[in-house]
Amino acid sequence: MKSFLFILIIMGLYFTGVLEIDRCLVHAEDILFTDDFEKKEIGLKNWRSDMEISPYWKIKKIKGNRVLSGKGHAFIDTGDNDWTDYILKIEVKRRAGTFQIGFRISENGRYYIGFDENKDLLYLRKNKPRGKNFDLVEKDVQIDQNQWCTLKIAIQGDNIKVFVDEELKIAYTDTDSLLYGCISLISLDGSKVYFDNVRIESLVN
Ligand SMILES: [Ca+2]
Repeated sequence: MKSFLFILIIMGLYFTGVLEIDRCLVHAEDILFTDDFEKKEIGLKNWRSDMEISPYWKIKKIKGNRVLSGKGHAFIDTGDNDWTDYILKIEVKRRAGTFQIGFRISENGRYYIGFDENKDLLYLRKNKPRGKNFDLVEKDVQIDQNQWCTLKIAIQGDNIKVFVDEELKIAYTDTDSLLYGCISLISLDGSKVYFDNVRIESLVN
């Protein structure tokens, strides 16, 4: 009876998608991009923005560790349209205000997650067509100020999963999905946010 229950629980987790990410991780192959901001000579050359970078984005050395610091309403991108199914892992620390992280950004639109620090909500939104924003999911999540947290976004086909400190917080299937594109780090108005250890791995089906 006990083993029957165990099998039922495992099957339940599998079909609700909780275990699906493990299948993704097993299949993770190429590393598309990494940046720990430690290479002084590279600086922010792997990043770009439609706006001026230097007033808003700086590499700061804190206790011997270099991090990317975003200040005010600003965004910075990396990657391209070859990026389809991938896992984005990043460490984030809110010094003030809050942040968003965009993914599968292309001429067609973008997805982005963000943290609402007033309501303690993690949200997933879609901008498609460009300029029109749609709420897809909201989830109660605590992301403390002045503490590092690890965010992981896994996108495979039309499925999106978001983990905070390795805990699955959002699982969403988009029937009208954006299929490819780069990533973006965003600091919002009046905010100061640190980012570190960006790692992007491609996924295969
Ligand atoms: Ca670093």
